[in-house]
Amino acid sequence: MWPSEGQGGSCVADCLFCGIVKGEIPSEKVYEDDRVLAFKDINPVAPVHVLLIPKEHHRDVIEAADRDPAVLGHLFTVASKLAKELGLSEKGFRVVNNFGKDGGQTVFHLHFHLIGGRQLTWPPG
Ligand code: IU
Repeated sequence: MWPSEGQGGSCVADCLFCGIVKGEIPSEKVYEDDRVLAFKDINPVAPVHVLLIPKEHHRDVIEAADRDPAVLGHLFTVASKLAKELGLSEKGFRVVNNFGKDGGQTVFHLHFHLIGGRQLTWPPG
């Protein structure tokens, strides 16, 4: 098991997003509070592509739901606030969580994608 796939809780060694939380890995932050950090995705798929993460390490949405369900509501509240601030609330946007291999998850620290600024298509690939 990779360290970043380990038990939830405080920051985990070798986890990319824990490194961003700790400031060891640079990121373009757009929002921060005591529980949540939001930063620009390094490989944006739309004009606005922000990742929202809990500062505590949870490998995915199921682990977070088991360990700290309140943080999920907070992440959506912050996503909504950012969507408004970034000018997405009139035309539309998407909040996405990729779970596991088939879901396309590549970083095993829970994150939601906030994507907008262009016409999005459905269904996703
Ligand atoms: P995914 O849902 O786990 O596939 O999303 C991971 C995202 O993390 C993906 O959109 C990457 O572009 C993004 N990312 C990043 O912002 N900075 C990095 O150093 C790495 C990945 I590695």
